[in-house]
Amino acid sequence: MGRVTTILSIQSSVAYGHVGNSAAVFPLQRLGVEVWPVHTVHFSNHTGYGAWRGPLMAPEDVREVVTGVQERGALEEVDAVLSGYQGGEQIGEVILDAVARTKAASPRAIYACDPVMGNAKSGCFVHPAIPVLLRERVVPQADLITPNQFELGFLTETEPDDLDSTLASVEAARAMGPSTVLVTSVLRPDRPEGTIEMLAVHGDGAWIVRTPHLPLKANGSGDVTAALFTAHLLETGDAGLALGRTVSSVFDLLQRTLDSGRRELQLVQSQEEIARPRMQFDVERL
Ligand code: PXL
Repeated sequence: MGRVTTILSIQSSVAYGHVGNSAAVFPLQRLGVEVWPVHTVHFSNHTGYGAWRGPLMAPEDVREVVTGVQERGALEEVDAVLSGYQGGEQIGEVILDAVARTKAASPRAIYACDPVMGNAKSGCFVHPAIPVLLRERVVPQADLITPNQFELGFLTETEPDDLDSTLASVEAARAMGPSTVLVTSVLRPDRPEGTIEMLAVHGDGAWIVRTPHLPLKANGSGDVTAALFTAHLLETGDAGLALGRTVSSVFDLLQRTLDSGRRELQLVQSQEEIARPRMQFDVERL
């Protein structure tokens, strides 16, 4: 067998339910990706419940875990560092240090950053220092970012709205560093009612795909989206194909979660749709 795509994933872990690494690791493994989770928190459940227990990892402890992986000589095998929600400012610095060490050991490695800040409905839900840290320090080091339309606006100090202004904001984001941008939750004013879109820009190409907008707000769906797009892009090098596969799997996951009447992502139950995306939506090249 050839080398297996390998991802160092620095994210939250929860015992109950699926966000952060607890949302990303299983889908990546089901795709045949080797994934090494480094946990930044170990909570009982996601914070959307309003109550949770368990520790935030001390930044030095997160750094230690990365150092241990490095001491095994393993960073050389990494194709991507993936990060999501950053609990505190110091975790951001630890992630940047892990990215620098990984790139030194594995020059092909990319840094895939999901710049989690909030969304159009809830506004910003992270510590106020985080968006500024992401904009000024973290995103400039990233190769791939996966903001929603709201986060894209904050990062670029623009107000993406229709397709043209969203594409202009993506170019502003690419001018900051990342060569690839996946914009989730694109809600342009002229969309057909009850739909939502996702947009990917990579190299000199841009692709968009539209799906029904399901009446569901599932914590962790952005984490699954970022993980799947990163893996499919690494595997194929084709952002249009990666977008089609990601949207196919995430839509089926959300539909199954909605149908279940449960609050947590039905990730295990959706593993077939993750391993073999149905490709039920047409991806349009812009
Ligand atoms: O999905 C991002 C996320 C990450 N980590 C923790 C969370 C959430 C979302 O709820 O609670 C701890």
